[in-house]
Order: sequence, then C-alpha cells, then structure tokens
Amino acid sequence: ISVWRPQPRWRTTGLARSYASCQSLEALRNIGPIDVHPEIQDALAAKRPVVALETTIVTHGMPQPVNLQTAQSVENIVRSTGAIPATIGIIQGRVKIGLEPRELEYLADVQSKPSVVKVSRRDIGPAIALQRDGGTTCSATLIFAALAGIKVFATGGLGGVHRGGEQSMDVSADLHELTRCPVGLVSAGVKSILDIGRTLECLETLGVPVVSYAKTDDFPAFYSRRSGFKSPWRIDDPVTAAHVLYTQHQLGMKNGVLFAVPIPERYQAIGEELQESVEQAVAESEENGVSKLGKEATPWLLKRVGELTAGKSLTSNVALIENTALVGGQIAIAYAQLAG
Ligand code: PSU
Ligand code: MN
Repeated sequence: ISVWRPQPRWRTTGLARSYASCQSLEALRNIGPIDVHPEIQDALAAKRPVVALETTIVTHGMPQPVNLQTAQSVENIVRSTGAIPATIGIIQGRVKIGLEPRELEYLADVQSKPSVVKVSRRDIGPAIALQRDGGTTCSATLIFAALAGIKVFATGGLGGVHRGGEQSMDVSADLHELTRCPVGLVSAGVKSILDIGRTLECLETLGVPVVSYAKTDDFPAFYSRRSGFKSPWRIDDPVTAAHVLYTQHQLGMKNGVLFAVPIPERYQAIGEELQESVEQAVAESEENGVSKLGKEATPWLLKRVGELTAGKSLTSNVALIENTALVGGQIAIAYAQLAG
C-alpha cells in the first residue's frame, strides 16, 4: 500500500497586502507554515472569484463517508457558479488554502486519524507547532480567508452563544472573528442547539451586520427556514450582497458580514420534525455534562441529533450547505465584478 504524504509547499506570494493585522507578511511569505494552492494563487492575483470552505464540518461535523462526499459536492457547486473553491484545512502542521483532492480525502478519513484537531483561532499556533492535522472552524477559516484576500466563505452553520451561555460563557469564537475578518460568511443561520436570540444580540454588540439572504427577514435556524427571530437586514440578490462587502472594504472596515440563507423550502417540514430531536439532544448534553466540555459540545450535539433522527438531519445538513455554496459562489462572482 502506498502511503500518501503531504506535498511540499507551494508558492505563497501575493497574500492580501491589505490585511491589517498581518504585520509580518514578508516573513509569512518566506517561512510561514502556509501553502496557497496554485489555482487559488492565480485566481486571487487575477481578482477572480474565490469561495473559502471550512473543514471542521469534514473532520467533526459529519460522519464518513458523507463528510467527504459533501465537501466534494460543495466544491463542485462553487465551480458550477464560475467561482473557485478554496477548501481550507491544516495538514501536518501546514495551513492549506485550497486542498488537493488527495488532501481532502486524507483529512476526511477521520477513522484512521482520531487525533485530528478541531481548530479554532486559539488552536492555530499549537496545532501548527505540534504538526497536527486539523479541520478549521468558521473562526480559523475566516482568519485564513482574510489573510489570503478571499472575500466570501460558505458553510452550513456558524457557531454562536450556547444555551445557558449567559452562565457558562460558552460563546463560539466564530462571533468575535467576524469583527476582525473582512469576509462575507454565508451560512444557513445558526443551529437551534444554540441560543439564537442571544447569538443575534451578541452579533449586534460586536457590530457584525446580519443579513437574511431571502425574500423575508426571518433569521433562519439551520434545519428550519425560521427561528422566530428577525434579521435586521434582508437582501435577495448577489449584487446587493456583494455591494455590502464592497462598501465595507471601501470604508476600510475590517469586520465581516453574516449572510443567512434559509434551507430550501422542500426541507422545511422535516426541519420542524427535527426540532424535537434537537431539544432532546440539548437536554441530554446538559444531563450528561457534555455541555460543559467546551469545544466538544458542538460535535457531540451534531452527532446526537443525527442518531436521534436516523440520519434525516444529515440529509438536511447536506442540502443546506450545498445551497449556501451556490449563493456564496454567486456573491463572489458579483464581488469580483464590482471590485475588478
Ligand atoms: N454547526 C454545524 N456544523 C458544524 C459546526 C457548527 O451545524 O460543523 C462547526 C463549525 O465549524 C463552527 C464550529 O465554526 O462548529 C463551532 O464550534 P464551537 O461551538 O465549539 O465554537
Ligand atoms: Mn464553545
């Protein structure tokens, strides 16, 4: 059996000059632990549309083999819009902006790699220093997207304030990251395993624009098109969405934007059914103490909802991320036309 080994590093020239917090771009270029895939490199240099994709969903968010199939499908959907997918992850201590098919397969094979890390901002330095493999969460993916100058990032669910977060202080680093990465994050809202109301309050406090990308201003709740909360803004075309990002760029604002895209209508009825299992999973996590385990809480809840719904939640999960990838591609194309 031939064992696949990570490839040598690619060129790393041309990372975003404008990324304010990156003081040592030269150093990063020369010795940084970061490999930009040549296709992404060329696309960014030519200001062609690129969409960042995360890998925690691959390593911790979905079971095998659906995790790999979904990651591949999402890349294909981004390509179908005319944009270029940049799946971001960490392989043996190197940040990869744009994974080769072999690299994606390697990361997705979590069964043979139980030590793969869920990498948020706080984990980046240690994971790299210890040469680990890692799936990047929204927070870490936002950082690397911003570093590379990628303006749009599509995923399923953003992290948020956990239920009871006002006591436990379990608030995802994803929220704060949106204050310092000028990237449009396209997601299906936040999952009802979280406290959606407090998540929206937190985003307001942090000054992160929340835009429902839909015909209504309902803020979506992942499996369901409606959370019972409203978004402060509503847009339903890619050109206007891109204009929001471009405006912030023109004004030198360093924060991102949350575009919340509801799951397609045909999954709404299932979403309402799934809600019961979500509540059960949350109750169990409180009883068995998983809710106090920090970064393990979200993957556990995702897995438990999958078990309780006999895989129905997974079908919805795939559908909603394929949908955000489509919208992400369209916004990236509109942005490239505006900024190009
Ligand atoms: N929600 C999902 N699927 C996921 C995640 C969230 O429905 O895979 C992942 C994302 O990568 C997100 C992370 O950034 O979980 C948030 O984890 P935490 O709550 O520990 O910050
Ligand atoms: Mn947490």
